[in-house]
Amino acid sequence: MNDEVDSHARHAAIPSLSTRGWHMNNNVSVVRGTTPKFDVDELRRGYTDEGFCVIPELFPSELVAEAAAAAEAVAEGRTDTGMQPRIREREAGNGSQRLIKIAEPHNASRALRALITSPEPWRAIAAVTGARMLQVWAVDLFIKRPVSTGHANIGWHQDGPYATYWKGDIFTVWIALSEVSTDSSPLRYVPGSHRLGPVGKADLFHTDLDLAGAGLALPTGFTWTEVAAEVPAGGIAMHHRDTLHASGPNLSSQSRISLAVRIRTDRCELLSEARQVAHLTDGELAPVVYDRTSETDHAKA
Ligand SMILES: O=C(O)CCC(=O)C(=O)O
Repeated sequence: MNDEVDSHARHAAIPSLSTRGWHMNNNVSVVRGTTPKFDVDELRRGYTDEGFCVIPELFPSELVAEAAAAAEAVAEGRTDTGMQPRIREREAGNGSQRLIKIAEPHNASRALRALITSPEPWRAIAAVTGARMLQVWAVDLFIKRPVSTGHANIGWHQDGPYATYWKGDIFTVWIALSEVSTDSSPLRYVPGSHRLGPVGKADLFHTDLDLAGAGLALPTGFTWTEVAAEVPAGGIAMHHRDTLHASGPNLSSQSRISLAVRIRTDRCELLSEARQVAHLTDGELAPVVYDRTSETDHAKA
């Protein structure tokens, strides 16, 4: 079957989170400060029951615009810190790169560091997860150029099997630096898949989403459904370490730019050293972005 037609067909069939009734509610559990008002209980329920949730308006727009420009600069090899990212991975094949994946892009950019340490969003995220402490332990930049085929797809996978050195509560906050609609390669989630536990270390660069999905060790009786998470620039989609997710082609005319910020909470433990966490004690590269103890102390002062 033609790649392009196939991906269009699958794409159209997937419900999008924003059209499935996610709504703002100003009456319940309002988070303080400049964080937009939203229903924390509803988000927590989504995150706990389905393994993911979306907050459409979270990071400050001026920092997001600067971060989007900085992401392109880092992709071109520029740095304003004197440091370089940890690793640049590329899609299979020798053609022009339609998927750019860069680990630790914030090593090379003050604007990316400023974005991920913006405090208010993390208060909201802590409220959703119930965590007392949040620390950034890794960041991945994804840029997807417009492409009508599946060559820049990200295959079905869970994040947990890539980070077995962590035991316990880690999760991903995926920040949209550009508008992410159903056309521009939204993350696709399989609701409830986080309850399955690890189902194997799938290949991120496996671009055939049908085959990749079929290759996973899913228990009989598990019902596979997919939801596409539309996220405006500055909003987030966040997912549990075992939530199955993937993304299809960017059918829009703009590059789709996002940062996947990997977070650990007070409810997890480092089991072994790994190069991904070599910088864990560096407060600039692995900042603690939320700490309830210091927040309480600050409030008392
Ligand atoms: O941005 C994407 O398409 C993939 C992101 C992802 O797989 C992740 O954040 O774990």
